[in-house]
Formats: sequence, structure tokens, C-alpha cells
Amino acid sequence: MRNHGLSQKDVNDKLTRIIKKDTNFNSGKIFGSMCTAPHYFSQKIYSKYLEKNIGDPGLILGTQKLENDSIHMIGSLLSHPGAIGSVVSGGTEANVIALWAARNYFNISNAEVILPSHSHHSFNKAANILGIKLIKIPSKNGIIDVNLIEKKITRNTILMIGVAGNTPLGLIDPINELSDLAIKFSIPLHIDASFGGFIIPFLRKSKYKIPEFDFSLPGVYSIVVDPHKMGMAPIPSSCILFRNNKFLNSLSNNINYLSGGKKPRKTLLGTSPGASIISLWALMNFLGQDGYSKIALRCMKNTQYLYEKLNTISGIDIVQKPVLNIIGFKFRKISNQSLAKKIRKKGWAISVFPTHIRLVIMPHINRQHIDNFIDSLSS
Ligand code: 0PR
Repeated sequence: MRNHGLSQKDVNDKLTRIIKKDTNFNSGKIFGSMCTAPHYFSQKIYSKYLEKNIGDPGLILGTQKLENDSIHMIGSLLSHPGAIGSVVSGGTEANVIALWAARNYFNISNAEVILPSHSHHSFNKAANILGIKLIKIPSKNGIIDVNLIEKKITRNTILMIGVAGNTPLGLIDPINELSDLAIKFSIPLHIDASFGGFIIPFLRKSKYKIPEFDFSLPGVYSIVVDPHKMGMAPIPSSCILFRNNKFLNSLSNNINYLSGGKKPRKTLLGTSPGASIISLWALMNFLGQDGYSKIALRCMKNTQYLYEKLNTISGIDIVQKPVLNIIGFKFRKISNQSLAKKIRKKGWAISVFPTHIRLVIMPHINRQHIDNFIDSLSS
């Protein structure tokens, strides 16, 4: 750090010069991210409440009420208004908490968790930290092959996982079949709806035929939903919801010395932004289900538009017809890595998987961006 501070203008000038290197959502170039520009209203609210620290919840009882209300609102969207849980930093923290709670509750050595091979890498982190063995089930057509699960269940299985909106292709595992297995073998089922949680409920309410994936299925015990993805909330914002406090009680962490008094919080982080909670609550109240439905439908229409345009390009293979607002494609004559390099060279931010290039059609993408991308891909 310098000895003497600069003027605000000098700092701003310096900062602006450096931050120019970032790619912004409003460039229309980001086709590979599951995040998006936060809604302007939630940004405004967030910036008003920067001092709030939910790590000392007793100090901010109002914010804590907003957290409970937010969990209640999201629980209602997921068919269980009585769900309990927390607003946390991201899908990674939320998935860690789900595994942590299950591991502590069962309290056995050699705990195993059964999950699809396409699961997000946050489960690898969770398993590594918690000393859990992951049993990965191969996918069939991009979703978990349910027929392979039963023979992998052992006395040590503490949890099964299904994904609603998976990272590579946005596909949804057959959660109803997973729930049946969960009930049959008395194993709780965790749903990673980190991406899908803020779009599937709204699509289900319109003409989209997407099967049940939430607490309406009796085997589902916990769900992760990330408002900082399709919820358009400021980063960081994720929610972990539990059907009841059976597992959560095993995370009791009694801290007695906090300024706000004894108020245990069953999350991983300590100090963390209360502004995430406040701005999420405000945005959900501002947009309502109608507002979120409009966003969801617009993304799906844009996805269909892009899908049809891609289909007209010769030599292209689209991995699957999209279920949500994610498309995977490849070209027959070029490796995915070389293709990604070529596309990125033209300034596009896309994701590359071993099997395909991933495009995520988030709320910041419009028709013009899609046309520009297609032109660039075809040239
Ligand atoms: N579960 C699923 C199904 C996910 O896709 C992700 C993130 C997570 C959990 C973890 O969420 P957090 O990143 O909030 O901890 N998936 C995105 C991905 O891997 C994360 C991301 C977002 C990466 C924006 C890049 C980016 O620009 O694509």
C-alpha cells in the first residue's frame, strides 16, 4: 500500500483503466456464464446496506426476519412453504452445507453419497473437506442412469443427489424416480437446483412440461437454489432449504460471545453480506412471480431462437434439444478445444466441456447478441 493516499479522481481513473479489461454482461459477449447482470433494483437496494453482517445475526434482527421470509417465499415456490434454511454465498457453500448436515446426522465412518457423474465440482470439494466417498453414477443422454443406482446403495449411503438444471447442459435428472428410490431405501435425497431453481417453477406454471422436482416429491429432503443465477440477484446469493430441521440440528454451533447475543447460524461462513438477503427479499417482492415468469419465458424464447439458428449451420451437432436455457453443440470436423479457442479469439465468452461447447442464454442475452454470435460462428 502507498504511504499517502491518492485523490478519489486519481483512484477512479486508475481503476477504470484496469477494470476495462473485464468482460461485462452488457457487452452481449458472455454466452458461457450461469450468472447475469443483477436486476437494477436489487443493485440499488444492495448498495444501501453494505454494513450488514449476517455473521452476527442478533445485531440485525430485521435482516434476519427478511432471511426467514425469503426462505419462506422460495420454499413456497418449491412446494413447501414451511421449509427452513439460510441465504448463503453460493451453490458451492449450499451444497457443502447439505452434505455436512447429512454427514453429521448419520455420524458413521465411511459415509458414501450417490450422485450423477455430471454433478457440479462443488460436491468434489464438499466430499474432500468432509471425508465423504462419492459414488458417481454414469449419465445416459445427459441425465443420471437411474437403473444403475440400486446396486450402489450400501449401509454407508447417507445421501443421494439429483440435479435440476445440470452444469454441462441444463438437463434435469428424473427426480421423481430418485425420490421413489430414496423412499424405498430410506435415504434422503438432495436436489441441486442451483441453476434450475429460479426458472423451473416459472416454466412449470406456463406451458412447459417439466416434471416435479421439488419438495412435492416425498423423498426430497433438501434443495439448493441460487438467486445469483436465474434469480437476477446480486452476487453472492444462494439458498439452502431443508424439509425440516432433522439434519440441521446436527450443525448446531453455539457461539455465546457475539455482540448481538447467542444466535447460532447453521452455515459455513462467518461474516457475510446481509445485503444479499435484503436485496433478494426486495427483488422477489418487486418482481413477483409474474416478473420472474416473464424473465424465464424470454430466456426460453431466446434459447429456441438460438437453437433454430444453430441448426441451420452446416457441420454442427447439437448435443440435445434444450430443456432449460442452455445449449450444447460441437462441430464434426474440429475438436471442442480448438473450436473454443477460435470462438474466444473473436471475443466471445463461452464454456467448453470435453463433449461440447456450452451456451447459457441468460437474461442479459438478446436477439441481436444471438444474431451477432451466429454471424461470427458462420464466418
Ligand atoms: N451446482 C450447479 C448445478 C452449478 O452449475 C453450480 C455453478 C454450482 C452448483 C455452484 O455454484 P456457485 O458457483 O454459486 O458456487 N455453476 C457455474 C458453472 O460452473 C458457476 C459459474 C457461474 C461459472 C458463472 C462461471 C461463471 O461465469 O458454470
